[in-house]
Amino acid sequence: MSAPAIYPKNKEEIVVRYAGNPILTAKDVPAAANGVYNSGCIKTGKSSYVMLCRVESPAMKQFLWPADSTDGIKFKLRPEPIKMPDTPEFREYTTGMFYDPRVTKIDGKYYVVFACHSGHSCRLGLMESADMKEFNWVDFISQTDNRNGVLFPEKINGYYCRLDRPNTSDGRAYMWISYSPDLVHWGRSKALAVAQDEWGWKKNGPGAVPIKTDKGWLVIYHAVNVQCAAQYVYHLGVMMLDLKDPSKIIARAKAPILSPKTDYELNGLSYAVVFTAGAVVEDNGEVKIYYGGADRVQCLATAKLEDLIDACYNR
Ligand code: BMA
Repeated sequence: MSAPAIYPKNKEEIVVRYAGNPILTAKDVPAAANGVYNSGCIKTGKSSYVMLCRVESPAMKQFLWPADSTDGIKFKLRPEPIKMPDTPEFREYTTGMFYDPRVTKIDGKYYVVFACHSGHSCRLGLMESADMKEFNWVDFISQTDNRNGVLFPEKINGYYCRLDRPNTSDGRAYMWISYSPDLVHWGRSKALAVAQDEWGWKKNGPGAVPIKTDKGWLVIYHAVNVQCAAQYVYHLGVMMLDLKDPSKIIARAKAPILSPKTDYELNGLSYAVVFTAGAVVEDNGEVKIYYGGADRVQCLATAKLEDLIDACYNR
């Protein structure tokens, strides 16, 4: 019996896992660690990449720990994680839990948006850096119960622009978009991508920094469904946002571009998670997608930029 006409024909994977995955594990951390995953990454020069790793300590605190590379594949963690401020306000709103950093370069400066956890739940924090060596804390930039913030790499219509993922009262969470004149005060928020498809109805949120293309802003995002026994399964998807008005989705792939399949994506500190916080577009059109496997290890996959764009329309 032949498959119904509506069944998609494409069989090939457009996202290829790096054969040497995972590229970083707890053993690569110069201290005791439970895992290293969900790291942000940016290319800072012709052959220099800086990854901001999410490192979990044995006490389950989360640190942002820089790592360097000359090829975007082999990374070496620096001796120490980034030091955070030690002020009463900071201690009130964080309990040593900093994670899922996204690094965006805007007008020559690097900005890192990351989750800061405390008894008040999760807020987004912002750091800036001139060189990805020294990092300066800027401020909390969201109210509570919001995580996975990512900045666009340029102002749009005169405003900084951000995607993030606030929680909803029924335990779902979807991607929103907001604007800011100064990166600290945010408003004009709109729900961007709400419940969708079988593989993203529970949650979806931003992943890597949006990539500017001729067709629009290419967004590699995470989307979550729930399998048996309330098990969250995290996939990666792609969508295209309007260049001038990124609150408009102009195309979105109907199927994930990456779903948990290998042992390092299925078994970790969580189960069945692929989660990206960074991607690098190389001059030859290769996109390096950095992603965490099962909340334990750092992985890499590659895709052609043109295939990711095409997937938004045809997959
Ligand atoms: C999300 C984030 C990620 C994590 C994922 C799966 O909500 O908090 O840090 O990888 O859950 O546990």
